[in-house]
Amino acid sequence: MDRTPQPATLYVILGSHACRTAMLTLEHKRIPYRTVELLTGPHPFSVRARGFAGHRAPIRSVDGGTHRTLAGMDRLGTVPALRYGDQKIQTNLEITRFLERIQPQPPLLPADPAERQAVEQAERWGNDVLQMTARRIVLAGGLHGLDAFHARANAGRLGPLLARNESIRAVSNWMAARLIFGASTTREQDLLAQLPALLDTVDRWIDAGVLNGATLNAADLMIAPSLALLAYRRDLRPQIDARPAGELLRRVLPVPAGERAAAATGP
Ligand SMILES: N[C@@H](CCC(=O)N[C@@H](CS)C(=O)NCC(=O)O)C(=O)O
Repeated sequence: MDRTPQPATLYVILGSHACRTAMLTLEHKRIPYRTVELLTGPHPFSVRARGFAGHRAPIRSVDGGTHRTLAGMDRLGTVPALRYGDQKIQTNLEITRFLERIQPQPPLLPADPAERQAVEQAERWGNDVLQMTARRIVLAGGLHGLDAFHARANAGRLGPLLARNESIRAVSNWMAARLIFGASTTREQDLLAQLPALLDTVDRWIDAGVLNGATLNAADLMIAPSLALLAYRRDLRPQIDARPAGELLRRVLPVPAGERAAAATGP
C-alpha cells in the first residue's frame, strides 16, 4: 500500500459529536487535516455535491427503524466525510478502518483478537445506540429553550452547537428534533429514562478495561463525544461528571479553558 501522506480534508458541521470523533481519530493518528464546516441543514446536499457517495441503505435508526426523511438524508450522505488525496470516506467506522490501514501507528484497534473484538463491540454500540440517543436527548432538551444548555450552547467541549447564531440554533434544533430525529418533549421522558442504563454500560466497559485503558482506542473516541454532547444539558452534566464515564470524558475532551473561566466567574 502507498503510504505517502496525502492532503486530508474533513467535512463537518458545527458542534457535531459524530464529527468530533473523526477529528479525534485524525489527531490520534497525527495526520494533519483541514476542516471544512458545512452549513447545518443543507449539509447532506453539500457533502453529496462534493462527490461523496452517500449511503445506499439507511445507516441510522430512530426507535428501531428509519423513516422517509431520515433514510433520504442517509442516502444523500452524512458527515464526518473525509477526503484523503483522491479517496472519499464516510462514517466514523469506515474512517477509523481506513486510517488504521494507511497509518497503523499509533493503533486505534488492539492487535489481540479478543481485545479487538471487545473494543469493536463497544465502538459499534457507541455508533449505533449512544450517538443517536445522545443526539435525541439533547435536541429534546433544546425544545425547552437554549437555557437548557450550558452557555446556551454557544460554547463547550464541542464548540457552539448547530449554528453560531442563537436564533438559527433554536430553529435548527426544532427542525432536527421534530422533523428528523423524533425527539419531541413527549418522547423526552422515555429517552431520559434510557440514560442511566446507557451510562452504566459505559461504566462497565471502563471497569473491564475496554474503555479508558492505558491507551485510547476507537471505542473511547466514538463514545466520549456523545458524553460531551449530553453534558451540554445543565440537568445532565452532574450525573455524568460523577461517574467513571465522566473521567473518560474529561480525559478525551477536557472542558475548554474559556468555558472553565466563564463558569468560575459566571452567575
Ligand atoms: N454514525 C455515523 C453517522 C454520523 C451522523 O449522523 N452525522 C450527522 C451529523 S451529527 C449527519 O451527518 N447528519 C446529517 C443528516 O442528519 O442528514 C458516523 O458516525 O459517521
